[in-house]
Amino acid sequence: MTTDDIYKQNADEKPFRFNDDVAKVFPDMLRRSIPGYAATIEAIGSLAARYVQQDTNCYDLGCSLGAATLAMRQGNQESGCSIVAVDTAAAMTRRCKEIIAEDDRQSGSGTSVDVIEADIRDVDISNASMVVLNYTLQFLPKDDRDALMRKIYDGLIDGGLLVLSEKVVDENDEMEELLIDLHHEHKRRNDYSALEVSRKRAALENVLIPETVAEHRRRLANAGFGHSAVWLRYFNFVSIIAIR
Ligand code: GEK
Repeated sequence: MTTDDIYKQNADEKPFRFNDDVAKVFPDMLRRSIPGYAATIEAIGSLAARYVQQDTNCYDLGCSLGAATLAMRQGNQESGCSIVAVDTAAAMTRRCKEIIAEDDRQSGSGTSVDVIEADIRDVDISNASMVVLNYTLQFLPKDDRDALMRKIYDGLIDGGLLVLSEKVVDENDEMEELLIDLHHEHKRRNDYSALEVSRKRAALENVLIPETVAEHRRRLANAGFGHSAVWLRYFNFVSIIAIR
C-alpha cells in the first residue's frame, strides 16, 4: 500500500482534490484518517449478505477505488444482481476499473460491476436493494443533499437498504472541539505529523461540509425512511442504516 505523504510535501494551500496523487495513496489515506473505516467496509459486506435481493441493482455512490463495491460483491449471495459504482473523479474510476478487473480474474463472481465516471446527482437509481454512500454525501453542496436522498428512496425497492457514512459535527461547541481533538490525536497515532493534520484540515475547509446526526436523520425521514439507526460512531465519524 503506497503511503500517504501528500501533506508532508504539499505546502501550497490548495483546496483538496480527488486527483491522481490522491488516488495513488487513497487506501492508506482512508485507513489512517477515518476512524472506523475498516469496520464500515466489513459491515457493508455483512449487510449485502442480508439485504441484497435477487435480480436487483446495488449502488456504490462515490465509490473511489471500489472498497464498498468489492465488499458488496463478496457479501452478496443472490443471483442476477449488478453493482453500479459511480465516482466523479476520473483518477478514481480509472484505478477502480483496474481493481475490479483484477477481482473479476480472481473471484469469478457472478455479480457484474459497472464503474461509471459521473456525478451521483445525475445517475438514475432504480430497482435497488442496496445503496451505499460511504463518506460521500459530505462532499455535495448542502442544497443538493435532500434531492439526492429522495432519489435514493424512490429508487429502492421495499426492504431495500441505505448505508450512509459521514463525518459529522456536534451541536455543542465543547464536544465538537473534543471530538476533533481526539480525531487529530488518532491521526497522529497513525503517523501523520501535526503539520500534515493541520494542512489537510485547511485543504478540506469548504470542500467537506459536515452536518449533525440530527440533520442526517431528519433528511432521511423527510425522504420517506420510517426509521434510521446509527450502527457505528467513532469520534466524529458515523455510519447510519435506513430501510425502505
Ligand atoms: C470508500 N466510498 O472507499 N459525484 C460522484 N462522486 C463524488 C461526488 C459527486 N458529486 N462528490 C465527491 N465524490 C469510498 C470513499 S471518498 C471519502 C469515498 C473521502 C467522490 C470523490 O471523488 C471521492 O472519490 C469520494 O466521493 C469520497 O468506501 O475521501 O473522505
